[in-house]
Parts: sequence; structure tokens; C-alpha cells
Amino acid sequence: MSEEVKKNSYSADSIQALEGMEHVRMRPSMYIGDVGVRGLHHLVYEVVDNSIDEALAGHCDSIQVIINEDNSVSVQDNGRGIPVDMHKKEGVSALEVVMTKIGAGGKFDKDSYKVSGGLHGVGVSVVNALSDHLRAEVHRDGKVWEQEYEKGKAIYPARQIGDTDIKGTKVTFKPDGTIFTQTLEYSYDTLAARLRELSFLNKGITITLTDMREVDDKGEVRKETFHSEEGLKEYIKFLDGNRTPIISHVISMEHEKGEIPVEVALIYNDSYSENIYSYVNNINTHEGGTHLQGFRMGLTRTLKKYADASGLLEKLKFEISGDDFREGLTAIISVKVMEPQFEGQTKTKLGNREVVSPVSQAVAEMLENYLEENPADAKIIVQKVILAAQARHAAKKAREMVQRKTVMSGGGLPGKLSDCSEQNPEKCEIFFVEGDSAGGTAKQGRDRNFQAIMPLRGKILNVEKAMHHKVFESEEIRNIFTALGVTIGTEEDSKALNLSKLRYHKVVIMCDADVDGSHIATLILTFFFRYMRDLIEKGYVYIATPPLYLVKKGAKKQYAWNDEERIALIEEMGQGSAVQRYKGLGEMNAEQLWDTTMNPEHRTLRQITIDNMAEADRVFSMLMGDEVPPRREFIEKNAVYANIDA
Ligand code: 28G
Repeated sequence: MSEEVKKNSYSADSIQALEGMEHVRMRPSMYIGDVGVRGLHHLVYEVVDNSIDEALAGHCDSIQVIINEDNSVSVQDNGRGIPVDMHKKEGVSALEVVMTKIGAGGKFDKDSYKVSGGLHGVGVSVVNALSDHLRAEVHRDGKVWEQEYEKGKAIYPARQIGDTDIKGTKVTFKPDGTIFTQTLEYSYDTLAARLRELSFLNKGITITLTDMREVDDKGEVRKETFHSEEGLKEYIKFLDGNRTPIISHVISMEHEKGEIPVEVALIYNDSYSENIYSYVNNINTHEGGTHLQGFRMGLTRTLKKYADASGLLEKLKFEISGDDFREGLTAIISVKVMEPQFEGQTKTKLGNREVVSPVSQAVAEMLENYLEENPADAKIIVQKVILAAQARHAAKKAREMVQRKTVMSGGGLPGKLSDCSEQNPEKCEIFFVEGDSAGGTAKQGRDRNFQAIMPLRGKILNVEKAMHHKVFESEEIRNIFTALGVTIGTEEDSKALNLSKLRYHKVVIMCDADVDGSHIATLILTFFFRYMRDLIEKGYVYIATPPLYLVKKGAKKQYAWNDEERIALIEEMGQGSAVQRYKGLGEMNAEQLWDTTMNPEHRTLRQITIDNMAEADRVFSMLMGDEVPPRREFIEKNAVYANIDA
């Protein structure tokens, strides 16, 4: 090849690279999902992912994440440091290639053993493209190198700036405000939950999170270290910290079955809910898939075999269903797959068939051993399964009601529902309102064309503590199913929800802005989380935000949602203004409720999202479970309403 042709192909390549970066900036959500809060945090995960890869390769055991004062984020690892030598093909440093070329960095390189990867697994160059400014610092072979970029473009070639006796990579980036228009503010808790999760999933690595934005009374910044020696075993203990175990140990194993690393841990507790978290390459696979299928097969097969042999099932007059084996089960499955195929609506369902049997074999082997060595625990588990089967049998009628009673099949809508006239679910909203009196006001205030009102009696059943049949027997809860047009799945898989006849695409919880109101909202949310999780995951669930104050002067009325707004309004209106504190929805008249809380033109609805399933589970089990002290602590830490009432 002549020199000239070569040159041309170089420049063709760099044009392609540039186009790649331009494309990321033009269509960011194609790469990071969205440009809201989630996308913003995803940037951090993407960078941390590189460090995790370096750790999985066996070269790094420490990762530091710092939220800087200006909401930029620094990530530093003690790996080998990104190579800085000239990349033969590109004519620039390897560092620059990794930072500016979409798809560089090995993610798409089948030869390298890289199996970690964010949801989209797109690489740090995407983070660079979406950052106002990024600085990379490499410590390697005794030298420090740096390079800086603006909106993904290098502003100078990688340069040597000094000597060092450490090794590793440090990246500091500031997300671009013209892309992340909603917010640039990082949430410590969101990052902490993900980093903690990563530390359990990748044992042995030490990850620290530091928040430089605020100092406490002692002049100290917020800082946490995440490190797990035992991995999933410890993760189970953490997740089930607010529940009561019924067996003596966490059952766990780690195995490489046919080139697929499989890790599993599980425990049985005295609750009635099933909590299984599955991961592929450190990504939470919400929709499950072949690894979950393998887990269920292994669990059911082994326990059934044991129970049959034990003779304990002889008195049982009916078949045990798959569900029965999973009541009170908390489990984590983590697999690493070289070329994962993600399917499903949110691309979080593993499709690789070859994963089923290694996981089911591993689970079977692990359980067989445990049951053999712990006969007392084995008996407890089998008895729990039998109880679950009996309860399910007893609840058959109630469950079938919920299963069958759709509007179409003539069950009729609940009497308390004031429905809207619009038929297209996409345009319809339903407001669940606490109490009949507020329900009445909402009914008067609504736009009946597209807004339905469903008053709920005070506190609905706490599903966290109730057996399934109690849940399906509760009239209040059956009414929620019927009003929404939602039915549940088969007996074998009661978690499968049928949303095809969902009657409203906005399901709004509207409660008083006080301690009681937030408790009721939490009860309803807990019910949705445990029994209609899909509704939340599909983005149909919202919380209404009624104002806390009315500031009046003469005929002029304005609303305030917090103390800051109230003070500003009083200042603005000046002498003679009066403040009215809304104690509850019932204190507003229909017009006020419409203006402030229900009218789509003025209201603020908070969409409920779950960015960390395991963390959400832990919080719900704590808020709604038996143990009081952790709940008090959480409420004190997060009480927005408590100080208002004080
Ligand atoms: C702190 C922020 C995020 C990283 C490394 C280490 C290497 C590397 C990263 O290589 C380019 C392509 C395939 C070899 C690999 C160093 C081999 C030898 C690395 C990070 C070169 C990528 N020495 N650490 N990338 N490969 N940490 N942390 O980004 O051929 S990225």
C-alpha cells in the first residue's frame, strides 16, 4: 500500500471516529438510555466499569469515586493504567483512542476476557462525548501522563507531566449541561447503592465513595467504603437484614460450569415474598432470562426430589407448584457471559440458551450438599414449602377472582370508582385518594373526561407482612386490581402480571403531605412493588404533590410547596399577606385541588422509578417489616414531612 493511500485511510478512520462522537451527542439516549437522572448516573457506572474490568483481569483492587464540589466526578483505579504509547493504526496514543473512539477499549474485542459492562456497555468514550470537560491521568512505568477533552475532542495530545511511584488511571468528567438539561446534580445515595452492589458482585475489590459537596458539623465530608470478602453470601445477609431467617446458614456456591462462571447464594426467611435478583456481567437482569430459568429448575427439581424422598408430602392431596418452593426465598444469581444476548422490553432478559444447564446443575449440586449436611434445615424448608402449598390452595378462590374478574368478563367496576369517560387508556388517569372526604373533593375537582377517582379506605393492608391469600382476599386490594383492569398470572407464576387491559396509563397516588399521608402512600407503593412491579417498571405509577401552603393577600392567591417558596411568596406579596397551612387534601376545595395538584398544566407528578431493585427491596422490607429501630432511623434521615409537622 502506498504511503498516500495509508494516509487517506487514517483520515477516513478519524472522520469515522468523529462521526461516532457526533452521533453520541446527537442521539445520547441510544447510548445511555436517557438524558435524565438515570443517564447522568449511568456516566459514572460506565467509567467505573472500566476499572471493574481491570480488576476482573486481575490487575486492580481499589477504586475511588469522588463527587467533586462542582458536581464533576472523579474515578481512580490502581490498575495498569491505560497504555499511552502510539497506536500504530490511528497515529495517536492508545489513551486517545480509548477516550475518543466509539467502541474502542476492548468491549467489542472478542479475544479479550472482558465480561463486565454497563447496561449498554458502551465505553468511556461515550462519557467523554457527553462531557463538557474530561481529564484523563495515567500513572504508568513511573511516569504521569495527562490528556484533556472538551465535548469528546482532545484539546492537546497526551503529554507526560511528571514522575510517579503508583500505577493506575484517573478520569474526571463534568457532564454537559446542554445534554443533561434536567439535572446535573449527582445523588450520593444512588451512587452508593450501585457501588455497594458492585462490591458484593465482585468480591475483594475496595470501592470508596466521597462527596466533596457538603461538610458536616465536624467539618468532614461524606465518605463510605464498600468491600466484600464473601461476595454474594454477604449480599444476602445485607438484603435480608430486616427479615428473620428460618435456616442456620446462607447457602452459597461459586462454580465455573463449562466456561460460564456461576455464583449463587440463597436463604429462606419467615416472609411470604420471593426475592430473586439475577445478574449478568454485573447488570441486574430485571426481566430474568435463561439464568433465572436454570436457577428455578435446579431449585424445584432438587427440593422436590428431597421432599418426595422424605415422605413429608404423603399427606398432601394436591400438587406442589413452582411458586411454593420460592415463598420466603431470597436469592442472588450472578453469571458472567462472554457474549450476552439481551432481550425483552427493557433489554434486561438474558437469552443465551447455553446458560440454563450450567446454572441449574450448579444450584442442584449446591442444594443437594446443603440438604444432606443440614437435615434440620432441610426439614424446615420442606415444611415451609408445604405450608405455602396449603395456603395457595386455600387462597385458590380469592386468587381466581382476581385472575378472572376483568371488566370484559363482566365482573363490573368497583362501586367506589368514579370512572372517566375517555376509553383510550393512554389518555386516562386514575387517582387513588386516601379517604372518602378527599375522594369527594377530587371527584368534584377533576376533569371527568380523562380522570378517574378511586377513594381508598385509610390504611390498606400491609402486604409486606401478609400471606398471599390475605392479600387476594382483601376487598380493598381486589378493588385496585379491578379498577386498573389488571389480572395476575397463573398459579405456577403469580408474579406474571397481565397489563394488556390496563385501563389507565397514569396511576396517581394522591395523599396528604404529612406523616400519615406518606405512610399510606408507602403502603400503596409497597403493594405495587410486591404485586404489580411491572406497573412501576413500565413507568405508569406517579405520586401527586399537593401544596403545603396558601399565601393570600386580598384576592391574590399563590401556593407554596416548601418553606423556601412560602418565604419567597410572603416577601413578594409584602405587608398584609396571610399564610394558610394545608393539613390535608380535605382542607382544599375542589377548585384549589384541581389548580394545584390535578391540572396537568400546573401540577407536578413525581414518576416512581426503581433504579436499584435490591435497594428498593431492602427499603420496603425495612419500612414495612417487623423491626422498628431501622425504620425509625430511615424515617428520621429521610423525613421531609416530619419537620413540617414539628
Ligand atoms: C479510572 C477510570 C476508569 C483502565 C486499563 C488498563 C488497560 C487498558 C484500561 O487497555 C486498551 C486494548 C487492547 C491492550 C491493558 C493496560 C493492557 C495493558 C491495559 C479505567 C490495550 C485498553 N495495560 N485500565 N484499558 N487495550 N481503567 N478506569 O479506565 O490491547 S481502562
